[in-house]
Amino acid sequence: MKTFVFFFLVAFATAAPRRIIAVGDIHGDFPQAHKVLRMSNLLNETLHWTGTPETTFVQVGDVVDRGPDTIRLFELFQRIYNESITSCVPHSTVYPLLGNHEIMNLSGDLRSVSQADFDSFGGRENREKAWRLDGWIGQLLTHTLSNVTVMVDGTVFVHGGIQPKWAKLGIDGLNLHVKKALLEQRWDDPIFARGDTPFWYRGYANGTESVVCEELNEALEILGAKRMVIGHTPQLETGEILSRCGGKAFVIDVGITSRYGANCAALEIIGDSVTALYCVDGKPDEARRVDMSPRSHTHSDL
Ligand SMILES: *[C@@H]1O[C@H](CO)[C@@H](O)[C@H](O)[C@H]1NC(C)=O
Ligand SMILES: *[C@@H]1O[C@H](CO)[C@@H](O)[C@H](O)[C@H]1NC(C)=O
Ligand SMILES: *[C@@H]1O[C@H](CO)[C@@H](O)[C@H](O)[C@H]1NC(C)=O
Ligand SMILES: *[C@@H]1O[C@H](CO)[C@@H](O)[C@H](O)[C@H]1NC(C)=O
Ligand SMILES: CC(=O)N[C@H]1CO[C@H](CO)[C@@H](O)[C@@H]1O
Repeated sequence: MKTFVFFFLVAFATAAPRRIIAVGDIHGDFPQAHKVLRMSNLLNETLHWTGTPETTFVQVGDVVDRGPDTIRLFELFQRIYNESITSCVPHSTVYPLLGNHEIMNLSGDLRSVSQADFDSFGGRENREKAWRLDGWIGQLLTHTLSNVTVMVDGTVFVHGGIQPKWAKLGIDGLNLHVKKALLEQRWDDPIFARGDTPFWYRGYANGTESVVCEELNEALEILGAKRMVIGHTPQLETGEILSRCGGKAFVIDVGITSRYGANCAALEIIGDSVTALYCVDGKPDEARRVDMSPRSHTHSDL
């Protein structure tokens, strides 16, 4: 009996912890997105979702623009999101977030759309139809891929970065604010402005740490979070995930699209352990792992 209870407790206590995989800006490159998701063990060779029930997948926006694969990428995200909410067995959780390029397109700013992308829709007019709020992409972006931020296990995910003034709205408040502005097509709403907004802010990625880390700490405190994971500012020179402010921020836009260097990386978070995953040549289902957990001081303090 004792042994039984012991095993029962151990089994309970060691239930697999949540594995969060976060992926940065994709910019219209389906093959590269497939490569990253395969390396992270979320998709297999034939595009079937292989995430376990312990998996949470977050994509921090900018699925569209620059490359030609808008349709295939949005179909993929809609499919894996549908599977995650309709499956009756415990399933992965999927959070595709909005980036500034989704907003740009919704608002009719098409300066980064490639000719090949227009062609893939069968021309400009068809693309416009799909992107209208009643079109299939408009519907997707107001129902599924409709949030600007999410917090999972104390980590906040957002495209650009949340400054204290926006953090005051809270996670749900930010999402509601964006959704309302989207549905009312108020593109001049301050939340969409280029600059210090969750879609556009770059300070946490490339501002001077002595200035921005204080701001980041304040925002994290307001949100009740321990770290922020952001995209938007591509790390083209290194092609690697960047840790900022002592591991309080991670920049995961590594330039995944082949228009930007075809770099291949994702961030894995399990509890307090943060690991950068990188593709390995010739081994598409494997990852090179680099520990990025904030360094524990217990040893260095000795
Ligand atoms: C991918 O996963 C699906 C569903 O589990 C499976 O049927 C298929 O055989 C897998 N493909 C490969 C190449 O492993
Ligand atoms: C996902 O679900 C929505 C709403 O139920 C449905 O309209 C859509 O066709 C589904 N899409 C895919 C790709 O499964
Ligand atoms: C979007 O965010 C709201 C509030 O934060 C949440 O209730 C909703 O489930 C989220 N939607 C998706 C598709 O994740
Ligand atoms: C951050 O990046 C943006 C875009 O590349 C650039 O315009 C800005 O000057 C950079 N800021 C700093 C402090 O380097
Ligand atoms: C939903 C939405 O507003 N989509 C827009 C995307 O961009 C095209 C081109 O400017 C507009 O026509 C669509 O209305």
